[in-house]
Amino acid sequence: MRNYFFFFLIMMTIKVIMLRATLFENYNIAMSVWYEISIVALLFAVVELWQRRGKVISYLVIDMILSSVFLGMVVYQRYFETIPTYFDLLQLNQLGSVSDSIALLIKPTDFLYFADIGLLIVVVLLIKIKGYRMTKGISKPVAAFVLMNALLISTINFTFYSSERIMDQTLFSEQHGILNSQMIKAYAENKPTASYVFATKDAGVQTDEISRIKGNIPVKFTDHKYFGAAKDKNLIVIQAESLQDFVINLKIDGQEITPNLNKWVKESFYFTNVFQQIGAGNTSDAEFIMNTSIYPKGDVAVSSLIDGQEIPSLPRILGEQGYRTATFHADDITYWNRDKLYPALGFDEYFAKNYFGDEDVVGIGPSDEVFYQKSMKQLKKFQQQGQPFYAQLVSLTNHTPFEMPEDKQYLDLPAEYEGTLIGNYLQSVRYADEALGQLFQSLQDAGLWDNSVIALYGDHSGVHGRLLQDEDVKLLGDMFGSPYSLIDRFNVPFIVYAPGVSDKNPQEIETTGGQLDMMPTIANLLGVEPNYVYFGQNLLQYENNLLGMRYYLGTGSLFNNDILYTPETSKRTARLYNIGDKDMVSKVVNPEDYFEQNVDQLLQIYDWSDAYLNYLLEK
Ligand code: GP9
Ligand code: MN
Repeated sequence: MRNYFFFFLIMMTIKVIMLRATLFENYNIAMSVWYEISIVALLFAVVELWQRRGKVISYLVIDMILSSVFLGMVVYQRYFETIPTYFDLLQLNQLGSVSDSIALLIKPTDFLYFADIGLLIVVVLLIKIKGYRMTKGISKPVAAFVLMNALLISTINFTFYSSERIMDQTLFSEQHGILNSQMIKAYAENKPTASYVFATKDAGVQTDEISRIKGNIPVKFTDHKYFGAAKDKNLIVIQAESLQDFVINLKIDGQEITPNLNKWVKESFYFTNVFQQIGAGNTSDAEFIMNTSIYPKGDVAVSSLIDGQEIPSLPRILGEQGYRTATFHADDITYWNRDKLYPALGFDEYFAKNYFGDEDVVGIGPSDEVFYQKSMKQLKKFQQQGQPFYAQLVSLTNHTPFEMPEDKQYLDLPAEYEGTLIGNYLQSVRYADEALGQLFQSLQDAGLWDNSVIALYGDHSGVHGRLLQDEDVKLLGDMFGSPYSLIDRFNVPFIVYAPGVSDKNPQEIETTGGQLDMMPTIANLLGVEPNYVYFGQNLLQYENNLLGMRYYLGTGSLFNNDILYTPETSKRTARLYNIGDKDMVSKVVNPEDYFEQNVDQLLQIYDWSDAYLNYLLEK
């Protein structure tokens, strides 16, 4: 320790052990040294051999950068329940709007990652006051020996695993090194493997093939049961922030949580088994998926990769049919890179924070009531101009941590809900529903109700993560009569109202679906066939489905007609859930064996979707 090389190396070793213990809830000193310290030692040895002066500064800089990355990883994992990639960490500045929720997750012990600064100050004071001496460094031969070994180990680690597919970033990091897996990730992203043949082939042929893989016999899009049933109607799509399906028709002490939606589903097509499929891009990924029916990347927000490209989409195909297209969201337009995303998706115009202002702010932005009122002003203008329109409204108030001001709390909840996440969530959803009720009324008053298809879906779950305490889990368990499961968590409502169609024959449809399926379902009703390959399917036509979710579940997790299957991850063995009763299935001994074929089929679909998206992004 009388030498800075060892001082920093030992500090970094302690931190790496701490990090692995936190991220993986176990630690292994040998793995920490083999996988992580080999890379740190490599960097330090380079400093030792090639730098003459100011080595301490270089050690300190490397130490601080890595410590900040470690802290970032720990906090990120608490919020998103997965280890971030280097790319996610670079985007942490994007977290502006949700930083309140994130700040709640930082613990005082996290600052231990910077405790060595204190120790360093003590050393410096000892040098200044007591004349304590540090040696200049390690000898050149020792440094060269460290360098050779560290380089050898890091190279072995990288080359052995660089061709493996990263199915679960956390599990992969645990097994093959946190820093190593970041390098493998970067390598996999950048190596030119994707074949674009798929993307450039005839779109219809490809879409049929995807349909077949899912177990369907493809039917011509124009021959689907409801094709064009709502032709030339306006389209209003509401993306409801953090709205889960379980609140629909739920009552607490006789009070409905979503009275307006409950009324509305009775005149709509209500898809009860639809699941979120977003990745790291959360809200913005949901916007991307619904408008394109292309899989998001998973560990990277698709919007962050967009800069000037033209993505085939619902706004584009409707635009070609003479629709005017616009999207509305009350947050800052630069959040999630939406100023680039919206033009890439082909929206004619967008309305964001500078349009909605900061009246009646709740949480991140103006309340949903203000949002819908101001959006309505534009919809009425569109209506007056006589051109059919597609408007997407992305709500905001029902966002974590779901704390509603007193005057917006409409529920009288039992005492045990007081101050809990689930209590706050129910109040907040009840408010979101109230605002939706007002929007529905305004649409009726304006005469838009009868000539617009209106669809609504949740972008992702709200009841999850570290804010979810044992008491919440208990309340949810009591509410459902069974434990809160992954099915309960990822199930979002998807409701489609088509005047003259769904109101004549309202249905609750149990077919398994995902956010990918929304675009083809809606486009089919409107009688507009997408002219590009897409990865979802019309839920009013096809009954068999095979859908994936990456990032929030390990790659290889899938939904089919009956189950949600999640392969082994760093924390859990493979799991199975029954979509029908939403509960975990415990009887199957080796679920991997049952779903191997489905996993392979899904990986094939991912490969095609990723190749297509890469092709679009590079154009
Ligand atoms: C931010 C808002 C919320 O603009 O849409 O985003 P989220 O945190 O849910 O991704
Ligand atoms: Mn969201």
